[in-house]
Amino acid sequence: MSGQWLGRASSCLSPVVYASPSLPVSRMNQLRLLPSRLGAQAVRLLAAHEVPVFGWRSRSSGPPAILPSSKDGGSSSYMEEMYFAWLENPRSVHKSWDNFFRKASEEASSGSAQPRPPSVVRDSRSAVSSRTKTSKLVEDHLAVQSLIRAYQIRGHHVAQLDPLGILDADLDSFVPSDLITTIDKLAFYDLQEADLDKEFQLPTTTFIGGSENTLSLREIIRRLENTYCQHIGLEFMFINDVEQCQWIRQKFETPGVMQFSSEEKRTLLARLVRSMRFEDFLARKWSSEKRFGLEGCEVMIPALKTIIDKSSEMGIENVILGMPHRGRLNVLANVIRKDLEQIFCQFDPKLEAADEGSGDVKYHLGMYHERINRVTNRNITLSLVANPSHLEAVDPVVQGKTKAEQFYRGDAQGKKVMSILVHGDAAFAGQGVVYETFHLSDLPSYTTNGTVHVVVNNQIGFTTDPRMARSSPYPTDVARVVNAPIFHVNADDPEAVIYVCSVAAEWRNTFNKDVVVDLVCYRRRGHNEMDEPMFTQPLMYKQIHRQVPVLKKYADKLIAEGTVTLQEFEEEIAKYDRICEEAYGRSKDKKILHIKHWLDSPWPGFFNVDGEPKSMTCPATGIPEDVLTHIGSVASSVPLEDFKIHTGLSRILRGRADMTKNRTVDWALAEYMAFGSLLKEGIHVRLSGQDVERGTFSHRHHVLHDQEVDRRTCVPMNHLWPDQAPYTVCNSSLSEYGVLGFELGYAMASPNALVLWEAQFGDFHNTAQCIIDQFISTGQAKWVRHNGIVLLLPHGMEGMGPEHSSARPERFLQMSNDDSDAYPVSVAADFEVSQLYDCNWIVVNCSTPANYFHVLRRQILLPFRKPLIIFTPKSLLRHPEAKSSFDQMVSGTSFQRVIPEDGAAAQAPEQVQRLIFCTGKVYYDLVKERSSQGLEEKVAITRLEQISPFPFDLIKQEAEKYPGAELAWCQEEHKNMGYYDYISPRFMTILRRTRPIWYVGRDPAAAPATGNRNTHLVSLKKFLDTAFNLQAFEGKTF
Ligand SMILES: Cc1ncc(C[n+]2csc(CCOP(=O)(O)OP(=O)(O)O)c2C)c(N)n1
Ligand SMILES: [Mg+2]
Repeated sequence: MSGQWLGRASSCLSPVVYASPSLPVSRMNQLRLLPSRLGAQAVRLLAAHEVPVFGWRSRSSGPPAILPSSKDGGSSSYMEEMYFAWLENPRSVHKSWDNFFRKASEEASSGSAQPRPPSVVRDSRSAVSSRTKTSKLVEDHLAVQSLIRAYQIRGHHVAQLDPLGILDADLDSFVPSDLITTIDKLAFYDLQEADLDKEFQLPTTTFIGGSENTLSLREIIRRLENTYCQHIGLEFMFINDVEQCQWIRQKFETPGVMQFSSEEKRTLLARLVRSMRFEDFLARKWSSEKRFGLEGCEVMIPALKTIIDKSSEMGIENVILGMPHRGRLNVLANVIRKDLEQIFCQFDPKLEAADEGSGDVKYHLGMYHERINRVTNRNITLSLVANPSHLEAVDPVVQGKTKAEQFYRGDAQGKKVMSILVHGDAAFAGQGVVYETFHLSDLPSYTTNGTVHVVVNNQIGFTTDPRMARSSPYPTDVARVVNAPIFHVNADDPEAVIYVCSVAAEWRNTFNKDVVVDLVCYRRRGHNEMDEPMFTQPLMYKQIHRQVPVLKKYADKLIAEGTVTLQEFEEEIAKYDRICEEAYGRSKDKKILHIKHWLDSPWPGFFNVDGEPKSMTCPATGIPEDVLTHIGSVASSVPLEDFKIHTGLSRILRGRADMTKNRTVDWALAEYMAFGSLLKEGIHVRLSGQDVERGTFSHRHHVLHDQEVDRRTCVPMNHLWPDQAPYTVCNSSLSEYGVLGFELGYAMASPNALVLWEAQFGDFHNTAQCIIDQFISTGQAKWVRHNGIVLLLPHGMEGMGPEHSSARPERFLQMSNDDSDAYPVSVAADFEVSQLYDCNWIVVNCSTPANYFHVLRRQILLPFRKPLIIFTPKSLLRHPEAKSSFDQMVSGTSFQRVIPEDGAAAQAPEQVQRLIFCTGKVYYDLVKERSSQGLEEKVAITRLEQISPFPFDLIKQEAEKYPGAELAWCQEEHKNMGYYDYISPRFMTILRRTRPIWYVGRDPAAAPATGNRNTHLVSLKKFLDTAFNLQAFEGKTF
């Protein structure tokens, strides 16, 4: 275990034998041809460079050689090249090299590695021996360079990261062969003990020298150990950017960088006092309540505060945090500064809920707080995003909210708004959404310009050891994919933690990239306060019970060095305990819990002062005809000069122009009209998802591509009006969970934006199921937070197989909260809107472009926000009948929850024998079949457009209009899917169980659709036959 050998690493240079170094075969294969004169040692040294190969022209007469080289420019190989060139002809190299080798060779002949002034006389007879000595000198310098590099790359493997001293943070006790943990390991570099006191020139890739250019080997090793192998473990050498690597080296290697003023130390101590005493206080008052205490990682509070202070100092005004359970109450109290009594009162089991909805446990609630940062004296807004138990699910949500805040402030560089994500070690390694979120970090329409990640790495996940929980060395390895530096730090060294955090904040501000701080700590208690950890981790917990709390260790240190007195320390504790006691006293007066006070994203001005909608009406969603015409003309044009579009696209644009002239729209044009008109009204529209710019079905074409100029694009939607709101349309990474979470977060930031996420096919939305279940369906009930996100889910049985057919309407409907058994007491004028207000989300399946247009506009014109799920069509996008006239979209028109039969059957309803209700695309199949059978007078077809909340009032009207008709529900989905299970009990409620509603559709099935075209068509024909067989239900009972 590392604890055993770490002693050796730190005491360094005592003789212990380790396995000899072995190179991976692949790397050995790279060393194809090596100049023989470099010898075995040089081969090893060069192999120690972890690098791509580059061509090297040998000055010998032999063939060109390929050598591995240093990533930082291959300085060692270059040096050799210069050296051999100089040996052959000193004038063939630059004067500076000539000087260097002259000095070096003279020093070598005098037995010192330290260059001395050049001697004027050169003895040709000593050339051979001088060459040998010089060669040794060069090799030793190379060796030292490699050694420095080895520490930079692998030093973290032996850093003392575990406060318990018993575990290996990288899950491996191996000691890299090229770190000088014992004196005999100098041999790896062909160096000896005698070389320890020789001086060596330092390469430009290290800062350990400070103002010195040379150091003794002993001092070099000491300083490297100090930087890389103590309480901080740095992983950064995989970053493909020399400047960034240099920046990190400078921040950590420069001697004396980790100096703290006594003021800073006292602040740190005071923050630790708060962090620890807060948990102690809760433990004393509510010993048997779950709170997921922070004990063992108390340093997280000063860590987060440092990141915030430092960022505020650099201009950040708004910090958005996401974090899981561990230490969340402590963060609310001591970082966000939620009133303590508001937290304490939550522990009162008798507290009554004042808000509607189910509420949530106290360690999930969010928070928003504006205050003055005491360290920087600047205003800062902090919000902690509410989250579900599902670990890491909040990550993309935080990113989306951050992006939106940056966008609305015009903060393109992320200089004003930033995010911090806190993670648990097991969740960070195990949850795939972490990876999906990282992959958004550098995409233009998704980047938040760098996130600071803090991992509470307590080396356990519930009862599972890290060795059983991950296959990567560290829980943080996922961050390597985006070249984010990873700073591991022993959480029992508060000053090291604070330093690392301040560098992390600076990194984010300098490079606008993600960075990870891995707080290697322990969990003093069980997973929660009720859990017994000794069942499963007996030895670890024996050690934890012996562990002195970090506060005591740090206080002892500061008292010993005279920074604080014992009395001052005790006073600090007493002061905070008093604050807690007083708040506790006040908390007892609180009888009512207002979840509204825990909102993470208030929308000032949108609701009235009580947080209620300003009205319960929705204006008509139609728009003036000239606006429709104008949008139609822009949608059919290319607003940029000299912009050559594809001929196929020209045809599509001409088609749009014709439709506009004829006052009609298809699906794509209706969407254009909805978006364009909202932009005109100052509403930002953002459409995101896989391939949304063109549209999966090649119908949208919101981004035009110049066929002759690479990457020249045009978004006509942004050329509608000079003062319009911006339109964002962006193809996303191939992720559902991450991207939908992101858009949900984006929609949280402001009510004045239409944010839409489109699935490639509706079928794929279930890889984002967690966002749908945990946030979209339930968010308002749990956190009183409105969200108007729109999901566009292409859906329809078209013989495309089981994974390109169904957006699973049944699942959305099953989660809809409208009561199937309760006919609304009153269906007054505001019924439609109040029903929408009461529901958890709106589910629609529009059958006409006009209705799609209206429902998108209604989403914004409503006086509140609800998620909107739209099952969108595929073949209807081009169906000649699926068109709407401007007449259905002009001022005065609005969304139709139900589209009643308006043909021959409606003229003489008493004659009608069957009334078929349906939704979506199957309507067109039904109409065609009815016409082919000539049943227009006998069969009426009514479309349900808004499925949930269920339009009880309109369906009742329709059923009553056809008193002699059998009622049937027809769907193309299988019986156990689609809408039937949802509509059936609601029909029963309307009909008071006096008339049946027969089912017409496919039989129950396990898979949502067949992969066989013929089977698809046969089953379609079968249910259409049933739909128009007027004897089909004769004699059947219900
Ligand atoms: C997605 C998900 N799966 C499982 C759980 C159950 N669970 C709650 S906490 C926890 C362990 C988390 O370990 P870690 O991430 O290391 O955080 P720690 O509790 O150690 O701070 C688990 C498995 C969960 N909340 N979310
Ligand atoms: Mg853990």
